[in-house]
Amino acid sequence: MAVAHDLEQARAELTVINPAPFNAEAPAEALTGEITPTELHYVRSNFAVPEHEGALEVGGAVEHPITLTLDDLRALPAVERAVTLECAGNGRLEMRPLPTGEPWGDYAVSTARWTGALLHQVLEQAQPAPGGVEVLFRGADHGRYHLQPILPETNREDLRFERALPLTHAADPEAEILIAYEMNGQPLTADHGAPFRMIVPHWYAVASVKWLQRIEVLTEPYSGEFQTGHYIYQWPDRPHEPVALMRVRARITDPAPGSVIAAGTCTVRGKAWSGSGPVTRVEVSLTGEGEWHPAQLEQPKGPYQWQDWSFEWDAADVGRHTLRARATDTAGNVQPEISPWNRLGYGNNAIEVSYVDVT
Ligand SMILES: Nc1nc2c(c(=O)[nH]1)N[C@H]1C(S)=C(S)[C@@H](COP(=O)(O)O)O[C@H]1N2
Ligand SMILES: [Mo]
Repeated sequence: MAVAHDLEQARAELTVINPAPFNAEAPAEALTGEITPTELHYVRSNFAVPEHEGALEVGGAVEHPITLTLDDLRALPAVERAVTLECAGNGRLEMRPLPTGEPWGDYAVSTARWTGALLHQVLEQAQPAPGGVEVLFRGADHGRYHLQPILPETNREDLRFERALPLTHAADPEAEILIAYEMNGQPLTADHGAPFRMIVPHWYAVASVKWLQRIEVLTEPYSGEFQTGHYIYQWPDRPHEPVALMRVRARITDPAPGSVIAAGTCTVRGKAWSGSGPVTRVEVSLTGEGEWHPAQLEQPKGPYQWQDWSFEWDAADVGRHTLRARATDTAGNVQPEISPWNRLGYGNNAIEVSYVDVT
């Protein structure tokens, strides 16, 4: 009972997309700050919150299989990073025709401060064998899958959440992949993966396996529902591709969508992020068409978190205005007017439109 009550309280301020398994967006106001408070951070889970025994096994193709506890992880050097997590399905609701899957609006994105041990140090303890190619991460969650499986061999009645990364990426110290046990300075909550979870910076958050139970080095590439079934861009006109890095995106946070403001100067503010390195340019359009004006873009406060931008708008004309913001990242990726449609509705980074009334 106590657990149910705690969960209910932890979830009270979110916008529910699906009550069971619990999936919910952040409220729009939560995105104005640098860090999203834990109780406002979006939640995406494919199964109910599981029991976790508190042990993390590291095995498979390794020289020294090990089992770690929370204390063992805490004994390793702790690294704290602010990381923007975005669900690959964020913005699905805007896609036409509407793809199947959770009907996410635009707020399945948040930024928290995560603290944990570095994955590459844990892998070094276990010593991957020479034949290792991928690393599989298994969550403790499993059960009946609420979506229609894509792979014919998937057992829908008892499926487990598992995802793999290339060993080269998992073992790369510069990737700074965390096995996190704290979120915003507190132990992880049940919805966010207690007692520990992966945090994979720059990747769509599906890679950040919650309730981490086992790490397994594989000598063959992994195939599974959450890797080669779902979380694949099924393009109508070109080969399928796995979902990996977050696509470049800007968001207007102020004035809030649908605001009524007095005529005069108005500071338009927002966030911008990309999994392909820092955002290098944000432009604002006030006509619903082209005519892009450069916004003031802040330097990143850290390597994996969204950036702030602002724009002084001379809001002199009374009436309804369309505000749009468009981001470009250091790799030269620019947000499209319409994001290319794919059957499962991932990676929608189309330029968002916000309407504001000037009186
Ligand atoms: N074990 C497990 N890990 C998981 C998932 C899951 O269903 N089970 N969902 C993934 C997806 S799709 C997302 S978007 C993020 C969401 O993390 P959050 O709930 O902390 O925001 O967790 C990822 N890790
Ligand atoms: Mo996701």
